[in-house]
Amino acid sequence: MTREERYLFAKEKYAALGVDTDAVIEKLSNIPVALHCWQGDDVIGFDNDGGLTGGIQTTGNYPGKATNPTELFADMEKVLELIPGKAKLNVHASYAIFEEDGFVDRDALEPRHFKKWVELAKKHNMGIDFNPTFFSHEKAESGLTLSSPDPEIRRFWINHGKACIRISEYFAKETGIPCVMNIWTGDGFKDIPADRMGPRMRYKDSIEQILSEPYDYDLVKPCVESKVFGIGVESYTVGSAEFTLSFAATHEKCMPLMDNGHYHPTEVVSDKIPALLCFFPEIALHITRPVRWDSDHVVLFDDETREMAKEIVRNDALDRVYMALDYFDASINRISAWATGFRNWQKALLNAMCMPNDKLKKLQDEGKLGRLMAMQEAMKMMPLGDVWEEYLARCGKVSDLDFYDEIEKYEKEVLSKR
Ligand SMILES: [Mn+2]
Repeated sequence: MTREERYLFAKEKYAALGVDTDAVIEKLSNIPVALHCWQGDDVIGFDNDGGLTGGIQTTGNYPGKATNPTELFADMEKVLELIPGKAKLNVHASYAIFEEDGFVDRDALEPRHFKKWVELAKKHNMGIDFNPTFFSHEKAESGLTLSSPDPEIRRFWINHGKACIRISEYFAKETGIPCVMNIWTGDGFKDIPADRMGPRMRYKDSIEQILSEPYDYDLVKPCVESKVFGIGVESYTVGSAEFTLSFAATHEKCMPLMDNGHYHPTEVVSDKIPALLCFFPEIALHITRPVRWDSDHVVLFDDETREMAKEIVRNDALDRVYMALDYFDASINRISAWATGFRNWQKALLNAMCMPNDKLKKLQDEGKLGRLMAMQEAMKMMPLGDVWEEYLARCGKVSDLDFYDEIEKYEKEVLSKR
């Protein structure tokens, strides 16, 4: 059987359940998913020589990582060749590119420092999401930034946040696509604090000051990301789940962002997505794979990844949820880490879109729970792989079985020479 024949067979099987796979393929190829620039260089960035701080950590030392803008752009373009669907760039402020007029600190960043990112985005018809970088900096050494008791430190980071709003608006205007701007800090304490509320009141005030920078919510979509703990920040995190969710709920023009590595290991973001969609017009997601902690392993086509995609699709929320990948693995070829995770999130969306969701909901509402279980199990054995192969072919992308050969070739020709 040829690929085309296998697809026609699969298409019929799905059509019998009321699923139009041609329409699914067409729709999926236009859903933006943000591709994070920081997988390519282990979250180092271009603006500092120090190591990674903020309670996050990359593990592994696979050869060939990007160490400058030219290499990082080349690697990202290789990834773009390998992934189906519609990518959007996701850039951290620490990836500012300083040219002949030299370095400026993060509180003085301007759109011009990101001109090359805009050129890359335009070349590939992509939007850009943005992130102020509140870590890996001498003014973050105490472990507190926007919640610091030192007004000078807070002022520096507030100015950084405001600069990032202006840069986000520049991205949106240049690309014609709204820019999601995510505020996350690793602020917190290794050991038991004497004051848990004070830092949170300061954090609240600082984010309010950042958001006092004028912006058009049709262009700039600020969000706040929570976290449960970080490395060296085990006892207390200022921007906890309750803090950030309450902040977003009580502030206009600000979304909550959930990172599925930022909760206790038995909590699942798939269940939180529909809870938030009951209250927020729009939410944002960081998609990762936490293994026992916020380990940021490469996203796989696993149960929870599938479940998260299902909650977005069956609640008809593809245009209400801003999806971004956020992980970093330095132990394997970084191009492969990037592209494998992106392809797996595409698979999860495809899987969710190929489900007879209305029929399944009806079974639930009618109390036919045994039949519901049988149907959900039956869906697991449907020929999704043949639809996936067709999707890849229509996007002009390499099949799963040949995928790593492309990466090996790039490693041999490019990465191994660095
Ligand atoms: Mn995140």
